[in-house]
This record gives sequence, structure tokens and C-alpha cells, in this order.
Amino acid sequence: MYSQGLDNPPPERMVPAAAVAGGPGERFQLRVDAEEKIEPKDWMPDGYRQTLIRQISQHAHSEIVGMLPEGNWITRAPSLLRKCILIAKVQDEGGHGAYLYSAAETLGVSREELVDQLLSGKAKYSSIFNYPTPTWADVGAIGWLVDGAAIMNQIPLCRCSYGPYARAMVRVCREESFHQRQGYEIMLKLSQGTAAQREMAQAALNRWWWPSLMMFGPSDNDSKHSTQSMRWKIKRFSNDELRQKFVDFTIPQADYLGLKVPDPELRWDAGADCYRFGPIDWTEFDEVLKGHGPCNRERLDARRKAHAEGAWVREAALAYAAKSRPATAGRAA
Ligand code: FAQ
Repeated sequence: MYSQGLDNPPPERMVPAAAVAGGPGERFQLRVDAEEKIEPKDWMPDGYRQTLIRQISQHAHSEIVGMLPEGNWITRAPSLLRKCILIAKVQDEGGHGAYLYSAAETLGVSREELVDQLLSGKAKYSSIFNYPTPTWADVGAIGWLVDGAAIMNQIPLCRCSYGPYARAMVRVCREESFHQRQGYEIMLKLSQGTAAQREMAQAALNRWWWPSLMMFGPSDNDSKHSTQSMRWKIKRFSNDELRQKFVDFTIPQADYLGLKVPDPELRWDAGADCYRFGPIDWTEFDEVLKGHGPCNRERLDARRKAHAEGAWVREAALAYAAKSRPATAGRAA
């Protein structure tokens, strides 16, 4: 599925190789500018390949580590229905990780290498998953805000120039929409509940608001990859543009819940037709990225433990594949 150019433009709109005088780099950029999808076997600049491996693998790690803060609540969800929904949601995130590792593999890197990078602490994953989930309302806040931010960031990735990543994002975004709604519905129930439940919802919003804004990455002035990634149409919007869209989209939702975003400087700017928000604490963001967030150590320890405990499954799968090989070859002959 990953290597098929399903959504390339019709042949008459594709850039014919003979029409371009320059080298492969120029032809590549023309293809990108013409909105052609780049596929795994196509020529691509090394920087493009490396950027994609970095972004897609960080994204895959985020999905896998992102299972932990909510997975923590599966055994304690307040009803059987909530438990079923949460299991399905967390399982979806695992599926997204698997999809994304497959997309990264089409660029010539192995899954083992990528997993090693995560477990050794060399690879980044989203800052947001280094925060704790002390109450049930945190599960609601993650669905509403974290999945909401993920959708805002990932809808444009459905139009990413790299075909396998763009196609993987279509299904991921559909599932994230369900996740966002289930989170918002948890927040709605709590905010319509008792005083203690409303307080719990407000406290969770207070905990997740600023980290959700940080998810979009450093401000445009400090984003080292954005300019090139936008030229290559890997990214379609800058970090600040997406952050602003998220704020404008989310504040009315908070108003509907009767909850208050923890930002004394937040105000509607009628002239600019958008919300103005206060400064983000980039020191906190940098600390989390350096491994000093509230849960960095706990998250990596949990992943290392799961990996070690899963060793027998990988060994059994390899042994089964080795045993099946001659039989398959025999049948083919
Ligand atoms: N956390 O130059 P830029 C989800 C790094 S999935 C950690 O702006 P870029 C689903 C960045 O990688 C959430 N690191 O970089 C879910 C770069 O690292 P380098 C993940 C961050 O790539 C929901 C350096 O800082 N989503 O939530 C962060 O152009 C609920 C410089 O930054 C994706 O990965 C951060 N927040 O833009 C699962 C989406 N921000 O070069 C479970 C795809 C930046 O030192 C439960 N990724 N960095 O290695 C992207 O769109 C981009 O990679 C950005 C960053 C926008 C994240």
C-alpha cells in the first residue's frame, strides 16, 4: 500500500523529465511545486529523506509513548463503556505508531534502528507525553486538547509531498477526530456534573493548556526546520500558524464547557479576527525536550520494560517466519 502513487495528479499535469534542463535537485523541486507525490523509489535529496525519517519517526515514537498517560487509566475508567472506549482509543494510537514506522521504513531505515533510538533516549518524541494524568479529567483533557492539537497539525500532513506519509495521515486523522470527540464528551459530562467534577475538569484544563500549545513546536523564529520543510511541502503551515488556528478553534469550546483557559492575557482581537494569548514558557519546553519533564524518565522506563517483556514475541515471530519459509517456497514451486 505504501509504495503506490495513489493520489498523484493525472499524467498531463506531471512534470516530464525531458522538459527540465537542470539536475535531479531542480526536477525534484519542480515535482514538489507541481504537487506531485514523491514515492519511495523516486530520486530525492538526502536532506529531504533525512528530514522525513526524523519527523516520521519522532511522530511514530510520540504515538507509542502517547499510549502511556491514558493507558494508565484503562483499569480505572469510571464505567465499562468508558473502559471499552478508552481501550479502543489507546489501541488506535498503537496502530498509528505501527503505520508511521512502516512509512519511515520506506525511506530505507529499519524499525529496529528507530526503536533503539527511542529506547536509548537519542530520539525525540512529543513533549506533551511527559506530563502526568492524576485524575479521570486528564483523560478528557488529553482527548480534547492533545488530540485536537494533533488533528490541527496532521490534517495538513495529509497533503505532505511524501506519498506514504500523506496517505497514512488520512486514516490517522479520521481516528484522531473520534478521539477528540470522546475527550470533549468526557469534559462536557464533568463540567455539567457536581461542583467537584467541574473543579476536576478545570484543574485538568489548567494542567494541559500550555503544554498543548507547546506541542506545535518552537516559535517560527526558533524553528530550525520549518523554512526548508515548507519549501519541500512536508509542512504546509508554520508552527505559529497552526498554534494560532488551534487557539481560535478551542477557546469557543472551552466557553461552551464553562471552563476558563489559564491565561490572564487571553483576549479577542476583533481587528485581527483572532485571539491574542500570553507568552509561552519556552524554558519549560526546553527542559522537557532535554529529558527533565515531570514524566520523561517514567515514560522511557515503561517503554524499555515493555520492549524487554515483548522479546519472546519477536523471537517467536522470527522462528515462525523461518519455519514457514521452506513450506512457502515449496508451494510456490
Ligand atoms: N516535542 O524546527 P522545528 C499525537 C523538535 S502525535 C518534542 O520546529 P519541525 C497523537 C523538533 O523535532 C504528536 N520535540 O521542527 C496522540 C526538532 O528536533 P531536532 C506528535 C519537538 O519538525 C494524541 C526541534 O524541536 N505529532 O499527539 C516538539 O519542523 C493523544 C526543532 O523544531 C507529530 O509528531 C515537541 N512538541 O516541527 C497520541 C506531528 N516540537 O531537529 C496519543 C508531526 C519541535 O532537534 C494520545 N511532526 N520539536 O531533532 C511535526 O509536524 C513537526 O515535526 C513539529 C516540529 C511541528 C512537531
